[in-house]
Amino acid sequence: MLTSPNIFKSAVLLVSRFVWSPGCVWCQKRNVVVKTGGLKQTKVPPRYLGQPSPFTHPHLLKHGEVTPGLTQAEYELRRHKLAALIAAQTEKLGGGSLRNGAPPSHVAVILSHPTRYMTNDIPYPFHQNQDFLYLTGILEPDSALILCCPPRQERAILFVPRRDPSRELWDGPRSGKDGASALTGVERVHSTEELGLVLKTLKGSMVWYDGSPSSHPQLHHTHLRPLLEGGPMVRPLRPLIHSLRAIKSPGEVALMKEAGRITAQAFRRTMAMSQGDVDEALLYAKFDFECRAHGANFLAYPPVVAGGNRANTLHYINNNQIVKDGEMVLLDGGCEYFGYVSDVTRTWPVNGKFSPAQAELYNAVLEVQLSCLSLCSPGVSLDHIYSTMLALLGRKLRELGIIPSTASDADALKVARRYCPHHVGHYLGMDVHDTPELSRSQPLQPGMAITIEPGLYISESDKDSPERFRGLGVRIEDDVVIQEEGGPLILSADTPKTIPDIESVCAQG
Ligand SMILES: [Mn+2]
Repeated sequence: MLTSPNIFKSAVLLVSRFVWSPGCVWCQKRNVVVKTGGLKQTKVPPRYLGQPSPFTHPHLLKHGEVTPGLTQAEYELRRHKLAALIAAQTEKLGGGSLRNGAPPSHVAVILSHPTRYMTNDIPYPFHQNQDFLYLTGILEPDSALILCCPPRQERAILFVPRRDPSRELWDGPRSGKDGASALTGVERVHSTEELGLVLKTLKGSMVWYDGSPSSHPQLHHTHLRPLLEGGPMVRPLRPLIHSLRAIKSPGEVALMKEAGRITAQAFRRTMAMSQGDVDEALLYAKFDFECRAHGANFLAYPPVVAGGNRANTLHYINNNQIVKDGEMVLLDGGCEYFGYVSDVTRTWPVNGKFSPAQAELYNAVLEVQLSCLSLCSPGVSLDHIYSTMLALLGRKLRELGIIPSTASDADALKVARRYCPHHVGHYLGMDVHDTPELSRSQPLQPGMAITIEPGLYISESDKDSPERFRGLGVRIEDDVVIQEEGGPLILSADTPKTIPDIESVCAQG
């Protein structure tokens, strides 16, 4: 198997009631039993954890990875960078020395999400607070991280739910302190109920914490409030974490590439099975199935599967109408692949053949989308690409005869805003609308991931546009990583986009 003494040096496990059965051949072979103070202890990898691990899911995680594709070293580097940002920020703000003149120590506190309930005792599938996940890799609810920062020695303290056989009978295994330590490499791990006690010992520190809203109201109430009532200076942490999350590492880009690849395949197969008339629910189910069947954990958000005029409702997620022969469907969908998401949109005729009016509108949006993609390079901002998109759409609206050819550029821009009421894109990563703390006016940097998604939406009730376009809505969206050289990396590039490509994939059904 894949055990190294290094990795398990902190995984000291009491031989206990339920984790290791004496009958396990593997354990009998590998357990190294040492006696300390009359207690039998073993250094062994945990057999069960509250999340996939290299010990339990070798088909998903390599040795040394905390979550698939991301190593202990990468998570440690993230915490180190956060501590460095806190130190830099403190310096910028003038240090903030304590009354006795001593430089204060700094602690960052990040809480996980709680389990959320659909009704009564039926939980929603658990989704972790991405800021907490980014710094720990821990996928269990009711957990926390304290990061002690310089001038005190930088050090991470993890808190995870304690093992509880009566709860684990219902919810499945928990990692416990030893499991979390073996998985993450963090040496100091406590049970979550000790969070308040440990925080008490850190009184007098400057606290970096996002309390409103708190990602875990109950932990906030029980453990943070007593500390915060003492009146320490509290500074927001989220902007710092988001500035780190904005730049993707090669490991993160690889995960996003896989999310993009799975999504592209799902689009191809969904296009291939579409026909007129078809239920939006069927296309939704097909897309969902293809994503999960090819390795995605789940869809990243409720997809928009909007036939005909419903494409003009930007967040249409009812997905329960019949798309008629001759109509187009707009599918805005993406999946999550081990913490990283895709967000792709295509619009195609369900019968596999664009009508002349559909093709005209589609190609107008496509040309604008390609121009916007070509702008995706370091130094350019999303807001700049947005204003370019509006100018280009304005020009297209004139060409299509939706606005008079004599209209001024300023008027065309105003009308473009009406026919495309959303921005050209957003940051992408662990979240669909990733790192919202980051302004879209800031210059893009290598490693940033964004979407490019221009659209034109012409409602059937729009009396200002030529009749042949009414009831058509087109959006084309790709996922892009900004690169230093060689132009943007398009993560969703395998998704059919030109009219000949789409028609040929549809014909495969
Ligand atoms: Mn999007």
